[in-house]
Amino acid sequence: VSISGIPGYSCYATVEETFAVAADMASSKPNLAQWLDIGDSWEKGAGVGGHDLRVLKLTNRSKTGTKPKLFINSAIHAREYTTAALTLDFARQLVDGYGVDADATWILDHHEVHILLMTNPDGRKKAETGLSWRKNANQNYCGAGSNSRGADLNRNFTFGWNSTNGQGSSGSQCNDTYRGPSAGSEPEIKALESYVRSLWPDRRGSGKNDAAPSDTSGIHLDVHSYSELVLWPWGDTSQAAPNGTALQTLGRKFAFFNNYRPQQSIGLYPTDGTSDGISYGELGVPSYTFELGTEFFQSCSTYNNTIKPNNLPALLYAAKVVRTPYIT
Ligand code: ING
Ligand code: ZN
Repeated sequence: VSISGIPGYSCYATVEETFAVAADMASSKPNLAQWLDIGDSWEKGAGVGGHDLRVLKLTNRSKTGTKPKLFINSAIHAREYTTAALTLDFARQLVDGYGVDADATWILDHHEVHILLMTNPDGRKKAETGLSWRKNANQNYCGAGSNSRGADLNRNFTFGWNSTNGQGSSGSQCNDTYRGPSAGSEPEIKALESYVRSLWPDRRGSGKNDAAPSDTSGIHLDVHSYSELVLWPWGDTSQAAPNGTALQTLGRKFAFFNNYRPQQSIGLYPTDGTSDGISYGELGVPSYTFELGTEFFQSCSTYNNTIKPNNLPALLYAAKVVRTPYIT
């Protein structure tokens, strides 16, 4: 698979190139990689182009049984170019390292890594033209032809949707943090949430405050840019989460690897309806947001020399430790 990348940035594979790399992994190493279709983007559902939503599932399928699961999603915000490059590079490191590198081999033998590489492919295609696009491309909000249209997918999650009385998201359709008309209204969020629920089925309805379910392992990472941060819940209150100390301990370990600042999410700014709601809020799975780098249009030299070498070890650590961090 040859990669040209977005104009001027050869390190940032386009949506189509990213999908081609993942599809090639699954066809050349079917025992290690599956390229799953988990739903449709808004444009695809509306019949105006669009894309499938796809998860790259990595594990050695000849070793069966229940395995601890790491779920990672990237590029939920269209212009956050470094994020999908990092998660694709991480997938390559695991698959190419199988049978060669001890960490990659052990992780794929005993754990599962699920990567939603392009969480917002429609928005990403807008951003690939050079626009500073954040939201999805839903034509029902702010006018079908407007470059301010769409919903902020990271304000549209169901748990705690619109919980801060306007501090953490916007009710205005043209705003960059427009939360959508209702919790989970966007097809990208419906697909992501149902996929995450399917990963930890015995946790449904248990939630953050309840006794440990039988499957006590799992981590969710949502990769954003930028600000060089490792964030954990909550974003809608300055109170610590029920498992705040445990979340902080693990968050500091991630930050040890990527050399970012670890903090509770609200320390950045208030948010609601975010990705940690489905994993931590609803299911009690530890959830983190990484904020990569220092700008959206990050140079490829910075990506290759700093962001990638600092963050691949943090992701590798997450994939190794995913069995143990549980948090009741
Ligand atoms: N930052 C995230 C945002 O959605 C975030 C920060 C993520 C806060 C998840 C809380 C939970 O605003 C960027 N850069 O998008
Ligand atoms: Zn973001």
